[in-house]
Amino acid sequence: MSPITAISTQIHATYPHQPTFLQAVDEVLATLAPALEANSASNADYARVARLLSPERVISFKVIWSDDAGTLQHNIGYRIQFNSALGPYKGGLRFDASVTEDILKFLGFEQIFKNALTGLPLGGGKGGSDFNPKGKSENEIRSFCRAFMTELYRHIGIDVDVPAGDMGVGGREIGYMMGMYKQIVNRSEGVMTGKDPLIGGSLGRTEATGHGVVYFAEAMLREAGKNLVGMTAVVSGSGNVAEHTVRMLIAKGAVVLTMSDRGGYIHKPEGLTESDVNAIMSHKNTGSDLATLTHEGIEYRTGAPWQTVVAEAYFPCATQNEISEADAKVIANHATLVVEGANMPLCNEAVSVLNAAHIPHAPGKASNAGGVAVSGLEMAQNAGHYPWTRERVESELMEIMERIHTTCKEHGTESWGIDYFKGANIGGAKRVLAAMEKLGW
Ligand code: NDP
Ligand code: 2IT
Repeated sequence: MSPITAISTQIHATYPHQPTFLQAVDEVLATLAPALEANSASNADYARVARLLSPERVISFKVIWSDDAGTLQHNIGYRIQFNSALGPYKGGLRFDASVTEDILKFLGFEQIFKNALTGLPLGGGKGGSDFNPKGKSENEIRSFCRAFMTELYRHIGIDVDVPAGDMGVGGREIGYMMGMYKQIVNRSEGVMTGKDPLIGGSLGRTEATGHGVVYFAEAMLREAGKNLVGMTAVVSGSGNVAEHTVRMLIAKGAVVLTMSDRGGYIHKPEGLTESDVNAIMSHKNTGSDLATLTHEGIEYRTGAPWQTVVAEAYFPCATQNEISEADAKVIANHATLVVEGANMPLCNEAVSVLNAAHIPHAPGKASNAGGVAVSGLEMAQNAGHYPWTRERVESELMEIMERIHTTCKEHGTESWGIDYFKGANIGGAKRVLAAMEKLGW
């Protein structure tokens, strides 16, 4: 049995109840194995890879909060402090009914590689709760956020662990959690990122993930002498990442055909305009579903999924495992490019299909790293007590996305083109494993 097969067998035997985490681990080990063999890795190197799969700390706690009827409710809160070799644990908080330890371990594991790729001094972590924000009042959201922080505050700190947003957690929730943190510790410090600029946030953080996705897509297309002008694009999701991916795609001249939510998707064959996106987002910001949007030229579909819409570029920006093997086989017939805005929206079989078809496809840990990168810049601004201009933030973001592309190319170049999954895994792992070695881990 090869050392990587032994590591894989062991982790599968230990966590059979965490299939999403195992999926993320399998994807990484599949690309690391040949690289380790080619470099005649030692037993100590393999042991370090095995150690990388183990979170440094898994914290879970009970969150008790009061609903609008005055009834006490409770949820589970988590923080997975996965790896701190490169810096403080860094990663978002997800509030969604689907949150489990399995989901947060997969997200925390991916975050280690993503944060390493940014080149910034950031470790990897993730957290959240199975609290479902859908249909909750403003008061209930605030009550939950404050209760969540009364438990989380003791585990975080500017040089310990710096959470941010993710699904179900945006600027409003970050603000409420920061407010509680400040009240508890009596210190004005940037312990979370994604804050409103008025309370210490970085300009450009809200847009950063989506903008970074598009900058990365441009770098990928440049390899083939192409660009986004006139290119048809399918985008999934209608949250933070999807919105700013779509806005930047439109600004770059792409023809964006779709956006989606949990119920279905909207379709506009001539391409969404900026004013369409304004209407879509104001509708969503009232808590409404896309199904009830009435806007000229936009059709809502529930029958065939968005994955069947024909386009040249695909930007899955909603959630994990959105693109199955069967979807990928159809997409492979016409796609030029697949760029993950969400974390792990392609299942591992879909990745293999696109690899075999030699279609450039980027993993979220590379292409959606712009969000956490600007979070890192927000930490720098907070530490320096000095806010940067939007232009400075955006230009550093562009530089970081270019650097990540270069790293992927350096480690992922194959005879047929760039294997971005391989390049991102090896580029990210190299940095983290070297840091662990220096720390005596
Ligand atoms: P939001 O909560 O703002 O939006 C999530 C979107 O995904 C919504 O449109 C939501 O639908 C849709 N969605 C969620 N679950 C499902 C599901 N099971 N089936 C279909 N659609 C679903 O989250 P973000 O935009 O912040 O995050 C989206 C993805 O990007 C996640 O994978 C996240 O981890 C990742 N990401 C986020 C970053 C950030 O900075 N926010 C940074 C890097 C990655 P509905 O509108 O119906 O709720
Ligand atoms: O998945 C992610 O990279 C995020 N949700 C952003 C994390 C961060 O710390 O900004």
